[in-house]
Amino acid sequence: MYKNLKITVVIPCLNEEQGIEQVLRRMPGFVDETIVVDNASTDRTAEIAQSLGAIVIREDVRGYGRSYKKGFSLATGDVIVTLDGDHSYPPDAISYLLEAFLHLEADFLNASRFPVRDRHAMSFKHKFGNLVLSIAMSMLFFRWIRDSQSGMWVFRRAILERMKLESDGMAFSEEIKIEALLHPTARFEEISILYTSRLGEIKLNPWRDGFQNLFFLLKKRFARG
Ligand SMILES: Nc1nc2c(ncn2[C@@H]2O[C@H](COP(=O)(O)OP(=O)(O)O)[C@@H](O)[C@H]2O)c(=O)[nH]1
Ligand SMILES: [Mg+2]
Repeated sequence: MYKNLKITVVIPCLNEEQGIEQVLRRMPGFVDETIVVDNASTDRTAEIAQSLGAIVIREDVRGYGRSYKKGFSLATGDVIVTLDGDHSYPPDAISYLLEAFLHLEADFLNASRFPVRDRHAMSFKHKFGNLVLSIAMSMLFFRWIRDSQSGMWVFRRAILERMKLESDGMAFSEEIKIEALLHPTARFEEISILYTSRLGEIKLNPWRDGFQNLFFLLKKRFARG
């Protein structure tokens, strides 16, 4: 519990045996429920997560968005916090984010990875791709978003009810932010966190995922009218 709110952390994992161990070891004690969605990993991700006290659920079909949707459907907290299983987002920042979430009276708080302070955390190509995607989203949805691709969010579980989350892939990250922005009553806020280099192998395919996410943005904007 954090100030009378039940906190659920949801972590999607595809072969993150190295990262998930560090993430779970650093999970703050006030977190009530940690759900690891094992996306058909072929390494020891599930065993390790289970041994460290997480609720492990398996999603056999690969996909970042698909994993999140499954995790959210089982979450029982008032507030859901997300992060990657690769130890690139700091679990120590959860209390800081919750404080900001409450102080700003937000319903959806996006943790921006920018400015990146750790030289090894993100390549120039990745920074550039992220900037292009964030500018595109900001222009299409009339609101400045510094990090449309961040995987760390804090939100009230109740707002999921009125969100239309269709993406099963990497575009899920921008989609949930768009749905929060367009939500009739939810307040969207964004603050910076310290992002560091991941453990284990990167699962993102920069060109494929980058273009798919850009295309998804356009579809989401213009299909809505
Ligand atoms: N790309 C990808 N990531 C997945 C999938 N299922 C779960 N994940 C997890 O989603 C997170 C994001 O992937 P990552 O490679 O860190 O991408 P990045 O943080 O955008 O560079 C990691 O914790 C992955 O283990 C999947 O099918 N595809
Ligand atoms: Mg990552």
